[in-house]
Amino acid sequence: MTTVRQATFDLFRAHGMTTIFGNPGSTELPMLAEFPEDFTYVLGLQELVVMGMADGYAQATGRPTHVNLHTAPGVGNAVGGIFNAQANKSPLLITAGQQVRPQITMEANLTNRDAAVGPQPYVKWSHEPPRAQDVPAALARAIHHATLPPRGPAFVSIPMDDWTQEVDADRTANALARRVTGRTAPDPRALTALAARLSSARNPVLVIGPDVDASGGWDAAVALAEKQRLPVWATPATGGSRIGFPESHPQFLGALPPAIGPIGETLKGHDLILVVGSTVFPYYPYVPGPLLAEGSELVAITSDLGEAARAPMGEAIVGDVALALERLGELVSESDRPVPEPRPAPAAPADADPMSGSQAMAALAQAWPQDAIAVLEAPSSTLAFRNRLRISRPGSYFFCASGGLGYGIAAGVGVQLASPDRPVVCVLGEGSAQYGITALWTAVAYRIPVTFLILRNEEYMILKWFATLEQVTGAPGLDLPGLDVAAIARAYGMPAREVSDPQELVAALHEDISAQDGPRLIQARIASGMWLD
Ligand SMILES: Cc1ncc(C[n+]2csc(CCOP(=O)(O)OP(=O)(O)O)c2C)c(N)n1
Repeated sequence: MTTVRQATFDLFRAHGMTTIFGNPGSTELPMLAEFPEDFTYVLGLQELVVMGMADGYAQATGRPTHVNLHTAPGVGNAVGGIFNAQANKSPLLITAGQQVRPQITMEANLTNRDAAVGPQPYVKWSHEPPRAQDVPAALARAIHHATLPPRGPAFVSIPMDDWTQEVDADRTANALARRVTGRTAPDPRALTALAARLSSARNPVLVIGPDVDASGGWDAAVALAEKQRLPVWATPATGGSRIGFPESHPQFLGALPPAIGPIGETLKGHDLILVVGSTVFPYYPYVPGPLLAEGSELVAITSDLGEAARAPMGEAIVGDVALALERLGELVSESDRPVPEPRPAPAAPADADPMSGSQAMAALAQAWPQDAIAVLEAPSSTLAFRNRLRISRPGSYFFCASGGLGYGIAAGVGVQLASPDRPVVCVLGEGSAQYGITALWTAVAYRIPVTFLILRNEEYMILKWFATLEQVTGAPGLDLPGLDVAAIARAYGMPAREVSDPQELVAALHEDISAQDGPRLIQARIASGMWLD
């Protein structure tokens, strides 16, 4: 006889999902019994962190990834991470344990009441199978939902007495054998018309979003920009979970500002704005203004029907972003427009004591290995990072598109697990670091050699900046005195040091990034300020 548990692990094998991220409870133990040797269980100490690790791992591998949570309280703790995963378009299969079926109706302790409702509205599909025999097929369906565009989390609640039940052989064999591909080319006629518009536009511009990286469209984007001599912007940094165009390319002008008025203003003068692989646009905060300047038209290409439908202006073409870029590149003519002026390299930052965020990012740029991957969660230094690092290789940058904190440390761990041959550097504000701090333990326990760089300014700087923008004075809770992340890291068993000047920081980064025996943490004291370049 084949049990639900055996069939489930066979299903996971068939989809290459042999690394499971979880935090177990009594309701999950029946799933974990006789844990197969070809699987790895990565323990996170709190569910937000489990979500972040799986999110980073799923994005860096490009494969669906299983997250196992503890019934209602575990799902509750994970909701912020589920919100993050849908914004990041991370293909996650989330499962949670549930009371035994005979005790659900009476709502015995630990019953996940209305289990499928809990993670709504942030999952693509949410389900508790009506019979134990349906569990493998429900998990298969959730994997397909998670991986079809737009990728994102799907949820299945599984009563703890289901695992030892016998499956329905025919249904299960069919569910395990199914493969679903969702990569669809856009309407060829729409692309032909767009190519003609692009070729004849007077002053077109290209805006690159995170799905260009996720879909493997990096080279096609460069080829199109070069053939058409397009100036290129990245979607606003606050909503750009990945970088999809080499930021050191002479045609790359930077990340767009994040609000309505400033975006309209920045793109003014362009008669055709082509946005690829991005929400139009991840606006925040609210700075009113025209959505588009007079004389500008906008066309977005996205694999996400929701993004296409909800954009407040312009046209949209739905289809795989990489396929669209490749085809457009073939269809457009070679342009003889003037090549856009390259933006200047950032000037050396002014000396400050303690160092500024810009100095810290310049030090990081100096120590940066070509093949390194960045995970960024350092709000007041985000723009300085983008300006000074100029990431120029695919799959090299991960940022939480939702704005929800608690992603950085955990995602750094997941990305490094997925990419053992590349160094991962995780840059965090000391405030942001606290939301996912327990992931430091996982990095130590599993000897995952991430380098954590903590920028310590003793405050929630970005919120002070927002307070000025929102004309709020006298708000409490914006200072963080005495928060020593290096001491916390040591308590988790991680070697950690403090640096106070840029030369020391460069030396520490060189040493820690090349260390392969486990994670390291560097805490850099930085001055108060918003570091824009
Ligand atoms: C889950 C969650 N809670 C609260 C916030 C609000 N928030 C945004 S930025 C921020 C402060 C970040 O502080 P820190 O990491 O020290 O960075 P700094 O602004 O000083 O660069 C907070 C609390 C959030 N984005 N997400």
